[in-house]
Amino acid sequence: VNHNLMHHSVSVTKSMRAARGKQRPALIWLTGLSGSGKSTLAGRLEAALFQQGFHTYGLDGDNVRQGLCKDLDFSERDRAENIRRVGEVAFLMLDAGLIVIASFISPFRREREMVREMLEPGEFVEVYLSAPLAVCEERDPKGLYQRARAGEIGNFTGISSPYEVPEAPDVIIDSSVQSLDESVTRVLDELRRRNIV
Ligand code: ADX
Repeated sequence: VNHNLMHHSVSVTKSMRAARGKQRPALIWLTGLSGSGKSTLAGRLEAALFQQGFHTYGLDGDNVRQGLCKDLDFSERDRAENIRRVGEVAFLMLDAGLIVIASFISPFRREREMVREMLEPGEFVEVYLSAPLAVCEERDPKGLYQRARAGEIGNFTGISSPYEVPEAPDVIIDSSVQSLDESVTRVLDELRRRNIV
């Protein structure tokens, strides 16, 4: 037995990993105010894609901020760092061939564009959850708007911290007007149009 055999490492590429899953990697980026429906839509969207056999992963502000980003607060600087880290993680996940669904308020245009530019053209799908502040505040699913109004939470998006509306989002969804099913369909249509799925 010849023990001096060379080990030829086959380099596995992004496109090989994606092809095995019969999909094109993509980052579906849901941005909008707290309470605008990002996490709910993300959950339904991932379930729909998963059911169709695609390999997906969901990244969500409320989860990431308990781990990867637990050292960050809601100052402008730390929100930028939050999005930068999420962008890097998503970049790796796309390299692994996944379709990633990210739900973050991501209030600043600059950081959203930074993430878009980290990826290949067409991979970043910006979905703007446009429900008006009054609707989000009325819903107040976590009671945070009430606390922000009472001055108990500072730098709260929409109250004491800005939200920069996307200038040219790929999909706009107003959860106060559109049903969840309709919203999922709209995003899936955009993914099909781009040959992602
Ligand atoms: S982001 O601005 O940095 O993109 P991210 O999406 O990660 O925000 O986290 C938002 C979540 O953190 C909200 O859904 C809410 O539950 C919670 N939160 C706590 N404090 C704040 C705050 N000051 N502004 C906005 N959201 C807050």
